[in-house]
Amino acid sequence: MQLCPTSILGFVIIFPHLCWSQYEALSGDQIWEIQGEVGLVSTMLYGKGFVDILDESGPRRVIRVRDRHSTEVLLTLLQNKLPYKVLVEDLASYLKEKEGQRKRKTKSSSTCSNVSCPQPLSDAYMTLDQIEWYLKEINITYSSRLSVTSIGKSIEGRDIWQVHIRPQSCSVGSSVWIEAGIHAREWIAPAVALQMIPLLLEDCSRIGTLDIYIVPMANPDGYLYTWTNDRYWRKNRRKNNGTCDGVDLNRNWDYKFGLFASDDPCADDYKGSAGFSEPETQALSDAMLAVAKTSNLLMVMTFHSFGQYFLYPWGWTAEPAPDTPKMINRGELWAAAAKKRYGTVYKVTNSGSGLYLASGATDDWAKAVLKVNYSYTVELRDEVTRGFVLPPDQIKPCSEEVWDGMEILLKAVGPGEHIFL
Ligand code: 0X9
Ligand code: ZN
Repeated sequence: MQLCPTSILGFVIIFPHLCWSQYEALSGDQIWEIQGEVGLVSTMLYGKGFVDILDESGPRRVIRVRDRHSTEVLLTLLQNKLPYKVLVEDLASYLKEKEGQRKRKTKSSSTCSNVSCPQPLSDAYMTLDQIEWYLKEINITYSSRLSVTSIGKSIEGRDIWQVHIRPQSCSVGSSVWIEAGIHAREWIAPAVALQMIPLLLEDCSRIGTLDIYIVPMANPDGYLYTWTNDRYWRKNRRKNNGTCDGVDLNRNWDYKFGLFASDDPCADDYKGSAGFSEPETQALSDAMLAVAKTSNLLMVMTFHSFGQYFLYPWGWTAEPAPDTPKMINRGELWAAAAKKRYGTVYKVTNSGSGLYLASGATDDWAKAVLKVNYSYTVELRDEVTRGFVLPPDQIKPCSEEVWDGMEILLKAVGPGEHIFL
């Protein structure tokens, strides 16, 4: 039974407190902590789709063990003499319990309906419908400053929307591209990208000379699926082989495609049948090429969660990409500004050596093919505790600190940038 956003006689009513269907797919899944020499074993289990790696920042691993694969995982750990501890017995009950506690404590003050959605919600995650209502509304209200256009359709036929915020003062012909939501379950990423839109519209500083392109929801089908069926869904909704669905869109970009990504359609990081096999990555890359053709594309940023990293390429190799000193310098500026308000620490590091090797991602393609000076992947809040299921009361502080970083960064990547070196 689907009790999330529902429509009765044309009136859309949201029952987020009854939205348990997104947790059903997690019934029986457990969270384990494994100690020891776990690197290769956890990567192997992840590549087969048996587990999901939730924390790999230190020597231990925190993994989500899928109910249907718990025996295989247990045997593998025993064979490799790796001790483990069960942290969460049943992920579905755990998340329902947390959600219930939160609902009893807080009442959302946000309003957004198909009649009016003038601001992006800052104390609740927006449904896909609400995001579309908001984008439609600003397209009318701010028609002189921005345009919202569809850059293509997802595999299930939904529009992928791009917001183009035009310069409000003298244009310098330079642009910035921001993508969010390519991984469905990372809800904080589109939420933060949406919060940026009104701030960019208001900004009267030099940022106002840039053309800013934002795709706040790059994977609409996957996002909807996380609301209705599986809160931990990561990929798009491609039907692969009958048993397992979805392609990891951040392994599907056609640069170093397939080097570090899974061949197994059941894995969360399944790369797809070929580079740009997916309509979502085709649409995104075509739109970015179009922007790069008509303007001086200075920077590409893609928002993800979680872990609090500010990553620069490469991700397909541990070697540094061109412009690495500049990317580090601007990254440090962003992270210092983002830390000021709430003390949140974002680690500025190279993807391949500081996080893990993974190929076919937005950032590497943008750096290699578009040759932008600055290409970043930002892993938003939190560090590890709530992970993908970040409570909505974190949308506001997370967006504020990100904006603090953006204000500095957007001024530091254009003409006059040398003053920071
Ligand atoms: O693995 C990813 O796609 C990103 N992390 S996430 O937890 N959000 O899935 C990191 C991508 C970093 N960039 C490259 N490896 N190129
Ligand atoms: Zn991600």
